[in-house]
Amino acid sequence: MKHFLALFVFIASFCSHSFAAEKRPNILFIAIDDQNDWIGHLGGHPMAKTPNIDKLASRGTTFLNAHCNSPLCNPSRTSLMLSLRPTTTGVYGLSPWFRTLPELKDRVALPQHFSNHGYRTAATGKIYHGGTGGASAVNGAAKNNAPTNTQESMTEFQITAPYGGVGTKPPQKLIPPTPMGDHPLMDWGVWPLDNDDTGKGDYHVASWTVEQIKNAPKDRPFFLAAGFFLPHVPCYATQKWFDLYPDDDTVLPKILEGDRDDTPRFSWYLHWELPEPRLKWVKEKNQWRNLVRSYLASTSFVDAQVGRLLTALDEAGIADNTIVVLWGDHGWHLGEKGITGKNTLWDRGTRVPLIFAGPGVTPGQRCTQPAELLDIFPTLIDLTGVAVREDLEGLTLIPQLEYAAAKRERPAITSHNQGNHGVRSEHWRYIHYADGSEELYDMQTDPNEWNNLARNPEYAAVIADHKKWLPKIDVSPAPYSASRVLTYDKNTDEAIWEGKTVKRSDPIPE
Ligand SMILES: [Ca+2]
Ligand SMILES: [Ca+2]
Repeated sequence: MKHFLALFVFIASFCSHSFAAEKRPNILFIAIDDQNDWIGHLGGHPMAKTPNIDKLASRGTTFLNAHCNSPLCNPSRTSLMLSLRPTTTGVYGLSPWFRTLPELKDRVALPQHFSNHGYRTAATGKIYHGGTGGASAVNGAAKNNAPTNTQESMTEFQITAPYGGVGTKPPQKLIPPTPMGDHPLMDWGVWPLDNDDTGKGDYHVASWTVEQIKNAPKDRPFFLAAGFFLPHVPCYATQKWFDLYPDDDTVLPKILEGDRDDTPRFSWYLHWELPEPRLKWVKEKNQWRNLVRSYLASTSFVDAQVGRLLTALDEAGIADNTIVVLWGDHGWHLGEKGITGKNTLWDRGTRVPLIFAGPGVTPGQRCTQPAELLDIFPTLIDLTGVAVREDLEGLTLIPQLEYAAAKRERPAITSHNQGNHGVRSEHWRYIHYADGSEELYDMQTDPNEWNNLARNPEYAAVIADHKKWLPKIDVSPAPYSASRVLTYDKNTDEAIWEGKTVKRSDPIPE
């Protein structure tokens, strides 16, 4: 009898499992590169126009306090796709591609997990730092002498298309030569001049994804990933997107003169020598407004491409059975704290859009609980009912997707190289640098993070409360780490930025 019952349970569970697999919802996975919180409903910039993303947010649950796990493409995306912190993998820089590391070579990443559970996986554009992953990312690693003959056992997606990136480029840069070597990516402005968006990489990403939606096989669910490149530099957009924003200084973000007077010197080490120009340069060259408008225009253009995907879902009649998740890989400064670019542990560098919509998600919710990009993996598992994984470091966001006020005990933690961490709770931002220096901001009264409270003894308990969340595992950079890698030697109190020692007396690069 016992054996019969066991057999019955086995058959029943097998049947229910295969039934569930057919009914599982699709996943449309939308990535936007270098997209900070200048999104209409996030309020990071009062003029940002993103009607399609805002509509998606109102259809689902949007996280108003979502943060990347690393403020840089490769480590952020590696962390998201593996649901492992950069402090666990040691992937902090633009290299290595994680498949070159023996311990991650065969690790089942997000799309593979869905592929293993009956999903058709397809991708285009920038999903991993090296596009859709695989050979192109490995070739990228070759520049840093990382092994290339890894004989990858893993295919990142079943189907990929080589679209994305900048698309049509002007014959020469539109802006004056930029400091730190006039990097070719440091450019922005109106392009192309004929108002034709169809030459843009992101336009092709959307077109290919629309075709995938239209022609999706009905016999199995899809995991479809579209990775938009803009508003990453060079942020070129056609004139019509610029026309959404005034051509005057009302478009500039609020900044405080001398804002860095109370931030530790170590905060500069996180973005010590970079091609992204400082505020001083964009002001002197009369490029600040142009950069801000180019970024906003690019975001609005990408928003329109997101709109094309959502329309395609509606037209295919599968919106009700498709989970849409939209995320940005990290933020971007446009003058705040005296810099442009990424590689900071403040909200402008870590806060990103994160929206879930579709079956299992309560519509119309705005969640202020902290969330992290590495939560996406376990959340998609729970929303679809595929096999749960015990080896992920993210937390499921299901409680918040059901009821936005559901308390989450853990703050969001962003790490930029070993020893530097930002801890963001609902109320506070705490930053701890490798040399022990600290910042604390009251995000409710000081959302621009202008007034560092860390030295005020009144806040010792708040600091202690946040400090306990600093990662317990905090490994040194993985082999072949390069590009924006910072290390610190406690014994000599010396920092090493991209292989070069930074002396305490060195002037801050401009
Ligand atoms: Ca990025
Ligand atoms: Ca300040």
